[in-house]
Amino acid sequence: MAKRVADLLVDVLVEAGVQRIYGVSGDSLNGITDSIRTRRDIQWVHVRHEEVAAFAAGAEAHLTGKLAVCAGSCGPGNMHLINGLYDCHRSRVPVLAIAAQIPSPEIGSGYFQETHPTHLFAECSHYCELASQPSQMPRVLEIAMQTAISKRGVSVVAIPGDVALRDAVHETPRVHFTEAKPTVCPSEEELNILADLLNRSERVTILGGAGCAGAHDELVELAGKLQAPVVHAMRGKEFIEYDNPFDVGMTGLLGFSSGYYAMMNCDLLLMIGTDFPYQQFFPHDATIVQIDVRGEQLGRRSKLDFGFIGDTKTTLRALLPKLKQNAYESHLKRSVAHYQDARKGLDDFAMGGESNKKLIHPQYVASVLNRLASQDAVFTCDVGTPTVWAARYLRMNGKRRIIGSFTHGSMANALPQAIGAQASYPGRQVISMSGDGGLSMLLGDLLTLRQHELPVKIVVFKNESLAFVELEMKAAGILDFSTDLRNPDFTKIAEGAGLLGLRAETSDQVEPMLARALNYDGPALIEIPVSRQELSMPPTITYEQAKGFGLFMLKAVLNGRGDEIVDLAKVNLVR
Ligand SMILES: Cc1cc2nc3c(=O)[nH]c(=O)nc-3n(C[C@H](O)[C@H](O)[C@H](O)COP(=O)(O)OP(=O)(O)OC[C@H]3O[C@@H](n4cnc5c(N)ncnc54)[C@H](O)[C@@H]3O)c2cc1C
Ligand SMILES: Cc1ncc(C[n+]2csc(CCOP(=O)(O)OP(=O)(O)O)c2C)c(N)n1
Ligand SMILES: [Mg+2]
Repeated sequence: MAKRVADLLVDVLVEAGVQRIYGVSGDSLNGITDSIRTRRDIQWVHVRHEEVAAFAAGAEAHLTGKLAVCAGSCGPGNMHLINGLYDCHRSRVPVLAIAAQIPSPEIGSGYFQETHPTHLFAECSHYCELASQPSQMPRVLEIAMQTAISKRGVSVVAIPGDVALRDAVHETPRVHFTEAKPTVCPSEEELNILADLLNRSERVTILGGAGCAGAHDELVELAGKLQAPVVHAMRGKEFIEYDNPFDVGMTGLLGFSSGYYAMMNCDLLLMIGTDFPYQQFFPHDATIVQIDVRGEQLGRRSKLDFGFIGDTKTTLRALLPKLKQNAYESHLKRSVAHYQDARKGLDDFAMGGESNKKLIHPQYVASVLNRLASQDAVFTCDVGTPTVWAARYLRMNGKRRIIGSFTHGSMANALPQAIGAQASYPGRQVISMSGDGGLSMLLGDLLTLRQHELPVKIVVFKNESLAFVELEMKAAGILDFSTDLRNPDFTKIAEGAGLLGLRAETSDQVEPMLARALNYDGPALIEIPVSRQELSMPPTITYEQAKGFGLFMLKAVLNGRGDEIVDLAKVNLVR
């Protein structure tokens, strides 16, 4: 039988190392799914909602660093991909979406299910094209893949079902080369300027982010030479905080006060591979220097005095021999001591509490989970308070990974991302830290865990509310409204879906139940009723008193401590 366009499309994906496509089938995808049906070297991961397919592909790409693929049928099928694709695109993970299109002769007639993917996906992709005739395959697909890989982000190929079923014009893939991995380094002259700046500064603080991946040793060596505390942004957590004596925690609303202070009290802030978005947390008077592999990132988040284009590893390697040992230690010592203090403060919240079922602290759940999880576990965390608990209580070690919807900030990400993580690493422990709101938003894909025998462990932080939003309402001084959840018994739903369903009723059950869930040979859901207002305003501070401090108030609220607000207010007033 002659090769069809769909067969060629699948050939190209397989040749590039793609092992699976996440999606929901449909008439317009028939050519592609039929081609996959006959092959052993690529799998169709049949999810229940296309948004899940996109999130799952994003998680795979995040973990493997390689291109991952999702697909949706024409019209509504591929529209469902959009939110997940925004997440992938904004997290800069290489994902290809195949958006099937209505029959080509009907395009432009307002036909059944007609949409225009090239418009719809334009904003969440680097490349988005319609393959309207067989001769465009494989070139359009290869350009899409190459763009997703090299620019890191999403590419979309829209292809009408009838085009996919036609005979291929070309026989084989055109592009055969392994992924290019160039090194990028500032010029010698620029490195000298950078070295000179750093050699002249006593109080340097480093703010590192996800762009420090793969450069842990260089970063720690740099911090040692500069006697610089290292603050991290959320997406840098997995690459920076472990085996790092200079670590002073995260900054931002969910961060540690030590991260905030280390940034505010430096005379030079060195940003490396970070797009930390919150302007309010940057110092005003310090010199700010930024290194990023993407020139367009320089100066995006704060005023900038010096910007350098380079990848972290290459740049730091070239820079290190030019640096003198900083003899001034006090800034580092103070920052590290502050971190230990802040860490202890947060750990105090992670106590079991009384054996009263209303008093399970979510912090305790997260810290037990951290203790019991395997050394190479993959954690996913829902947007909402699970992100807070993950940021603060999960300890990374260089092997563990953490995935969230950190840039796009979409709810319901954790279960879909866990599906992608587990599908790509079947033998690894994958734990979804789910909110009760987040889990229910894409609840249908609980069924995927049995369908594909994915032994994901779901920990539901059941606070009967959209707690994070409730908190934001409180912090804004408005009465919380529309945040209640009348929840089902998730364990029964889990059991109905073929999962092990467990509940920890009291604090003392948390550890044994989590252990049971984690050791279970198959998918499991454990629901834990956790207290709802864990991060409430301290009673001694009124909204009126705190009003002038806006952001700082919110930080204090999130911190759950009354003393913090006073401290931060002082810092704010002194400036
Ligand atoms: C509810 C919620 C609350 C949040 N609160 C916080 C918070 O309090 N604190 C916080 O930090 N985050 C928080 N986040 C996450 C936040 O929105 C950002 O996603 C995060 O701070 C960005 O982390 P990053 O800078 O490490 O990663 P990215 O945003 O991914 O930035 C990475 C940067 O590194 C560059 N880069 C990539 N590779 C290289 C390389 N090889 N060499 C050099 N540069 C490279 C990229 O160009 C990019 O500029 C929150 C998210 C949610 C959902
Ligand atoms: C798709 C989407 N809808 C709404 C929001 C706004 N939002 C952010 S967090 C949150 C609450 C999440 O609730 P839940 O999953 O129960 O977590 P909790 O904060 O209660 O632990 C909401 C509604 C969002 N970020 N994404
Ligand atoms: Mg909730």
